[in-house]
Amino acid sequence: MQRSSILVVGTLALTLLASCASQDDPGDAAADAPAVDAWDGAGADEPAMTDDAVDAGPIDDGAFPDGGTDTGPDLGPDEDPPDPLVCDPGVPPSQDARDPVRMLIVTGDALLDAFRDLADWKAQKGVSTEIVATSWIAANVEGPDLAAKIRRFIGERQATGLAYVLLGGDAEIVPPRLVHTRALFQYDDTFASDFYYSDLDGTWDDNNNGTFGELADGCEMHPDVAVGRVPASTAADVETFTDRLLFYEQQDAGDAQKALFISEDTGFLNFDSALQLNPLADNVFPATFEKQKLYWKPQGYPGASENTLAAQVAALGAGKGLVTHYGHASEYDLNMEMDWREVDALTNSPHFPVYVTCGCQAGNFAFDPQDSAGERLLTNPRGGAVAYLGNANLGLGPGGGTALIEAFYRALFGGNPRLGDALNIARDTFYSQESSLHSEVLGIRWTQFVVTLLGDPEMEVRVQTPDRLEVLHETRMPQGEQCLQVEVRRGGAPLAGARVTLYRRGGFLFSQSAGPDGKTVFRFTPGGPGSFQVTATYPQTLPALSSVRVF
Ligand SMILES: [Ca+2]
Ligand SMILES: [Ca+2]
Ligand SMILES: [Ca+2]
Ligand SMILES: [Ca+2]
Repeated sequence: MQRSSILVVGTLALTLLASCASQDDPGDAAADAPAVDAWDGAGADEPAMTDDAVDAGPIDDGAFPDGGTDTGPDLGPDEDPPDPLVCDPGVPPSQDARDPVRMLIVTGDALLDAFRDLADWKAQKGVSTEIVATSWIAANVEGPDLAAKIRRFIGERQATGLAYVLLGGDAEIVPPRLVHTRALFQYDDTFASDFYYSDLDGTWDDNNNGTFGELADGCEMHPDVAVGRVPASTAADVETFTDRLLFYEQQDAGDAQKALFISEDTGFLNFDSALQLNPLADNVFPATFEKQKLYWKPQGYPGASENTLAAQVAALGAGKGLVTHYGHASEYDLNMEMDWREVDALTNSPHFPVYVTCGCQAGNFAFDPQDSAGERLLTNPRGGAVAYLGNANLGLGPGGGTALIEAFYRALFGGNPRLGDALNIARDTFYSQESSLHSEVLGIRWTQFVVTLLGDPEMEVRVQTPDRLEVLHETRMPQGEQCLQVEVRRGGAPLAGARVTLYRRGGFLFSQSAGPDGKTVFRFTPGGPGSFQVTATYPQTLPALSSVRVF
């Protein structure tokens, strides 16, 4: 029998759309019964792995995200299967990492299928991800209303290791929790707060009057899981977002160290918000960043130029990794130069930044008349942003919002590049006051409620120009228990500490860390004919995407 396994260096260049468009039949990324049941409507007691193409060669076979990943030759009529890959004694069996779930996607029945590509990618890189439908939660979880049931379900998962929650849909698909709060002796309002799904302590309505978030409601106000929302109303919205997220996480648009700063008239004594923004740009952003400043009054700021719509559009089109806006906004206006129609007209793909603002209301995903300007950044298929960190109601600016933004960037540049992690560290840092009248008066409580992340909380923000990882491994194996060694390299040298994941839809998820020699060995049973994915990741690098064929 010929020895036909082939060693490859698994790097490839995906195109933006091809990276997702061909993932048309992913299996369940989820390991737990509710997601699977929600998924296919099967009975609640059905084991998670029995409903999918576990060993379905013809279905799994060749269904990889890109034709280039399928590096093994097809088994023709004259081709022998490869020999088993020998195990050294003492290599322990690899542990399936689908349980416990690290990331949860909550969505409506109509969008379940649309989120499978995103969930599949997360699993492929080692983040076990469960998708659950609101209908399943409504029928199976106790609670006074759907939002409370969703929150309770998140809490149950959080107790076993859940870290990231993606609310997969606009307000009509995943309900917002309305909170009532006050700030600065003048604001008193009720608005949507996704922080309800992040701070999981108590009920947020201790006095049981149906109004959430009051001082009397005992809100603990510190985050317990990282939460973001994809404000999608249609499967096309989900596909738009997934395309840009996968592109952002798998490719390099060259924007990692390019930042844009936008200032405006504060409306207060003719002050330019650059008074606050410029120190952020100069002192908090690393010196290695290329910083473009569009200021209301650029005079006196070296390198700054006038903030106009044309200048913003050109800057986004040229590519920016991070955009920071200190100024005014509304549901209809992303900022005072760019309204919602102009957001819809952006064509800056594939340069998708993270857009961060203290502006008011443009993140109000629950706004009834139409989608807000911030939402449109994520749903415009030709341009916009990969994430929006802003406000679902009034943003308090110097009254609290900019303090949270500064804390967010300090966390981001301080070694916490995942969006939701940086936000939660900022929330903890910022909310150092106890939950009290004091915090309400100062606007801290309001800011904690009102700040909203539109985007994927598990997404790693790129703050360094990335190298592409490479993997070396056998690309063919027969069935039965064997050992597969994977070596990870960066710039030709072995890379210790890289995460290597073997993922087969509906089959297995093994995720191990490369040792000092850049190598790790998996002992496992690959299942029936078909193929599985080999993915290596490391902070601030581009993943290696490869595969193995099973005969
Ligand atoms: Ca909490
Ligand atoms: Ca209450
Ligand atoms: Ca919508
Ligand atoms: Ca909306």
